[in-house]
Amino acid sequence: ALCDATLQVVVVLHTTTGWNLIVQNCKSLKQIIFYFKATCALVVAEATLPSIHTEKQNDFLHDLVSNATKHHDRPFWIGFNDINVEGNFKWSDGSKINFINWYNEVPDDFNEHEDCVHMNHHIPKKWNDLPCDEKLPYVCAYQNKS
Ligand SMILES: [Ca+2]
Ligand SMILES: [Ca+2]
Repeated sequence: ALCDATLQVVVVLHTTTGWNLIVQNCKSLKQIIFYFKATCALVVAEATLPSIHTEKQNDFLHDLVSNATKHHDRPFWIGFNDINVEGNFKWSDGSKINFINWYNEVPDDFNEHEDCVHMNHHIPKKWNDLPCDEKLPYVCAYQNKS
């Protein structure tokens, strides 16, 4: 099954005072689709996988998922991908690229089949490309407008 007890969806809320966290076990969601924008939209309509623009944000997400999953350095999806044009990575929320944190010698598009990016590849906080249909925890982020 796609959804198991160890898999969690972590929702990050950006508020005026900082980031708040809601953790949902995936069993609480009616449908689980891995990776694409629609996945996060199932959690919160306007949510996307997170973009990362500073080392501090990278550290924050790493620590957040470690705490939420109770599993240190488990790989999880971030919003970076080259789904549309091979080799041309973009953030799924459309924001500009001003920070990257690849592991050595990646992205490698292994078997010409890796278009989605996760954190915690061998070394904590380092990124790697993987097939988009891999089952990994992920983070959804959205702006809290209230
Ligand atoms: Ca690729
Ligand atoms: Ca790879």
